[in-house]
Amino acid sequence: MTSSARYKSRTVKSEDGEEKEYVGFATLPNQVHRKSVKKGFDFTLMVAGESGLGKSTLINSLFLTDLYKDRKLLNAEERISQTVEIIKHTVDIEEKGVKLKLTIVDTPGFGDAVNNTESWRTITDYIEQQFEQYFRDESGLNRKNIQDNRVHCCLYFISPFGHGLRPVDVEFMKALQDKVNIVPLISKADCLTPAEMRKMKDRVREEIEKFGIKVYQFPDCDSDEDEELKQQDRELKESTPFAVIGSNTIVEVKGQRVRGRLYPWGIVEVENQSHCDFVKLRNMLIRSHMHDLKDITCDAHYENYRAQCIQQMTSSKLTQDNRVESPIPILPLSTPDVETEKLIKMKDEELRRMQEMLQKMQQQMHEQDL
Ligand SMILES: Nc1nc2c(ncn2[C@@H]2O[C@H](COP(=O)(O)OP(=O)(O)OP(=O)(O)O)[C@@H](O)[C@H]2O)c(=O)[nH]1
Ligand SMILES: [Mg+2]
Repeated sequence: MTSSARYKSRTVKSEDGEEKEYVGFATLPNQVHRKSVKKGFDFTLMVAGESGLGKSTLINSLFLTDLYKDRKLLNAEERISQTVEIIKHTVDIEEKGVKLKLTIVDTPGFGDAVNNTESWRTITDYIEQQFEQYFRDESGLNRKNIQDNRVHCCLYFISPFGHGLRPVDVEFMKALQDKVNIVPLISKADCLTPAEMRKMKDRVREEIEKFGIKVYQFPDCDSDEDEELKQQDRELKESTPFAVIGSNTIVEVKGQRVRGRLYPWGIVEVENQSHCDFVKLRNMLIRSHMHDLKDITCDAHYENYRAQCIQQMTSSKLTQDNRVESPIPILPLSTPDVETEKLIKMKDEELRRMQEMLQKMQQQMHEQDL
């Protein structure tokens, strides 16, 4: 199922010097070459984890757009219902002339089944299908206009109610870790006090380490970066796993309309940094690390898949005489060796172009500094 919406950044007050609310991706041009700005950016984000942890609600909050508005349900609170199949949403966002095509893949949460293998198999299959499609396109004739649907990041939701990771979380993340960048989140942060949240975060960090789970590592800041950036970088790393709150309702706080959750004892604000790490997460995804997430998807996860494919194609060719079938569908290619060489050449060429681009960008930045 696919839904599509067009969204322009929401303005809190009018143009003349007054406040505006932005998602923040307008800073993206600083991350990559200007040519890409013209073309626009694309990014695919997936959510996964136990059922009822607020995955659909959070993605709804993340990009200030109501992904479920087409469903024509009466009450805003009731709009988000249980996700029972993988749902792909595409949202075109435009901010200060910068276009972002955002794809969000919402997945059904797993329940209390004795064997949860099937729940993550559909998710890992989905990720692999996107790799497979990209691999086919890359080897085909229309290489320049490939639609990149690879999943660049998976937000993995951890329950705030337990005592750290559940065995199923460990298994699930392990099944995903070599296919996608995992960003673990502690959901429903409003259910824990600050002290409980600190304990929970420490515990989850320890367990990720103990079980050898590979989650997305924020790259280190360059040593010559300014102190403010280094500080932001440190704060970002210290905040993981991000504690998040989602809401699909707007409430009024001191005359301002904000996304929040209204309780008899008060209001929890999604974008209030002392209430949760929602803003940090959004900034990380959109402002600072989108490009890195895409790079790692391409250079590590996809390369991994591609290497396996090529290896299997080669071995299936060798064993064809013995009529052994390859577990990966054989692509309509010529002889594997020739094709492998062709792909390697293409990658080398791509690398060369990227290095050139990088040099140009560095030169431009240097000129701007002068
Ligand atoms: N307290 C609290 N409740 C939340 C939060 N986010 C969502 N909820 C509520 O939790 C319930 C489930 O939210 P969903 O967004 O449907 O959860 P989900 O993870 O998508 O669930 P599945 O689709 O079954 O996997 C709803 O009643 C939400 O209103 C949060 O941050 N805090
Ligand atoms: Mg859902």
